Amino acid sequence: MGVLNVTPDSFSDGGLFVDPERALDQARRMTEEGADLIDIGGESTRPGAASVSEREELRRVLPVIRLLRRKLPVPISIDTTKAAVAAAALDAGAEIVNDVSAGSGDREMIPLIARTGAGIVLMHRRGTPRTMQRQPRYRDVVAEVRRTLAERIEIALAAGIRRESIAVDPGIGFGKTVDHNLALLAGIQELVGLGVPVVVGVSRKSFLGEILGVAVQDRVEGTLAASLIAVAGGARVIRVHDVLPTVRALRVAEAIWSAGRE
Ligand code: HH2
Repeated sequence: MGVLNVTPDSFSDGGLFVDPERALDQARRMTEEGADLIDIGGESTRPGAASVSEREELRRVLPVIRLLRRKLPVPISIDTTKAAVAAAALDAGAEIVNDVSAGSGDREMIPLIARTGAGIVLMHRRGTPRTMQRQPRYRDVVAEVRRTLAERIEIALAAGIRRESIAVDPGIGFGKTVDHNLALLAGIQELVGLGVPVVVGVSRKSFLGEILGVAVQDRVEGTLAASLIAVAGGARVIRVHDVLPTVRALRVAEAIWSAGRE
């Protein structure tokens, strides 16, 4: 899953792809590099980010979705917590809704997904971008994230969403300390046990910066290490900004795993 943020303030690529033509170039580049899905977001979720109105979010994402739909055959997901934005994005040609609130941010979201038959990524988070990094505490982060995601899956199924349409995500960096993020990556197979595909997004995130002591533009190697560990644990979708190095690293890892199986 290649990340395409059409925001002025995303933590690592804010402002770069606001212009639809530049967004298209970046999406084309990511698909040529091997992305199977492009995730378009119009609202930053970085810690402390201000929320964006529905109107503004639509103004940012719709022209980009329409343009991509006309010019590129790649599936599109819309990264939003607002049902109205998701509905308009699905109308414009997106196929999956990537909801960092797991459907709890807007009561219309789950019914919308059930009605349209779209795919949904249910991501775990604690609090909102404004509050989520205020001393997050868990007794057992893996068990608690798993329990919450299991509940969200049940809510989605009860609303009529098909199991095949659901994926889950531990929400690395969303209301978690460095240790929580590491525990979740180490315990990813617990989430795989929920029986739906697991999505993981570690790309350029601050826990990598804290481990390595490097700025956001120098986190590609850390992103690769964490992404490979996630895939080794059973994650099926990796959300990244740097598609080419990720695809190359995964191809080598997969060659080794398949040699091992033979
Ligand atoms: N992380 C971000 C945004 N959306 N969606 C899923 N499913 N999983 C993630 O880990 C995830 C996500 C945050 O990263 P980014 O989009 O690069 O930054 P920003 O929120 O500042 O736009």
